[in-house]
Amino acid sequence: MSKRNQTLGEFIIENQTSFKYSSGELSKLINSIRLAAKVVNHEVNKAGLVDIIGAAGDTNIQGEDQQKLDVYANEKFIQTLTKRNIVCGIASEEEDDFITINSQDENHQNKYVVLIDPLDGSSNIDVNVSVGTIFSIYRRVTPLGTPVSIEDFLQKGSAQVAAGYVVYGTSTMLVYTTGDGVNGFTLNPAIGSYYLSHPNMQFPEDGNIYSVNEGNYLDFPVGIKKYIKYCQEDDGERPYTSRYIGSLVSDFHRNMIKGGIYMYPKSTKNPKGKLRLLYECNPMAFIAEQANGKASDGVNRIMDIEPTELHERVPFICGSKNMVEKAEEFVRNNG
Ligand code: AHM
Ligand code: MG
Repeated sequence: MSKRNQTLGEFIIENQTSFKYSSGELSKLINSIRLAAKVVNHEVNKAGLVDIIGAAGDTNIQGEDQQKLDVYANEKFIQTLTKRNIVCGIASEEEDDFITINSQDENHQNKYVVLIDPLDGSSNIDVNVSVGTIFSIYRRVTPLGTPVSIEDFLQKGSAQVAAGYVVYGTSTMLVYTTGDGVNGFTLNPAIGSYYLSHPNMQFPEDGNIYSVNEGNYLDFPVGIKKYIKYCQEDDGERPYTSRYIGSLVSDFHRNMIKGGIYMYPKSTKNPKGKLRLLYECNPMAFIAEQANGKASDGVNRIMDIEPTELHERVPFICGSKNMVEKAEEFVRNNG
């Protein structure tokens, strides 16, 4: 049984056998994500010093080029995941195409692919607002020992074996699921260890927070406009409160704890929505469902969507079950 204050390392070992494909490799994979997240966290926390130590594009005192943090995070996660013999391929929001690992080694048995958004919401860094990392893990579908191919990445969200996020906020937290509930771990920066702080996280079935970029209101479909008006109506339970950080991981994290709905609908400007199915929506949908929440594109369950390309975008509505179902009702009735 998981205990509060258990370290993430202890938790991974203790829960390894409850994972249906248990072979220890997935545990090693989560471990490497935990490690890379610590390194990225360190760098994100220094972001405010950028004017003092040099901005992206400058050369630092050691003669190294300063990098943009999203580029840095991308490199750190890829390096860390590549070094261990677990992953056969990586797709990243920061890369045009997927990366094949160990393609020269015919004996490699690496069976997992990782899809990652290394630093989501990075436009918030300059203003000291929380950002996040999102990851999604699948078993490859092509034969072991061969180079990965696009089918290994274009799997439905329902095939995910694990997914999680790191939120670099007032404290840094790693939240993940392997399909057996959702657990959250808070980093103690003094010691460098993550501790189980939020065991068995659950979305409240109802909530009173709605999160959407209302600057796009005029471009939204009628169903979404009407749902937003519904959120604002006074009926005793409503109006709901509007909270929008513009950083998916942080908005999702708050809504999971307090109860709420996050929406990035399609609009005339973004006819397919903005968020990426593989790097953002599927992993958040897996976490939401494991936490008793719901995720939809307005009509279909996100994790049932058959992906057709790596960087595909979808409308995204996610959060407390009853709130998402209400929004879907408005979309169904009004388009
Ligand atoms: P990014 O992957 O380019 O960082 O974009 C994703 C982010 C989400 O974190 C956030 O919810 C959304 O974009 C905000 O978009 P907008 O500024 O259009 O409201
Ligand atoms: Mg992103």
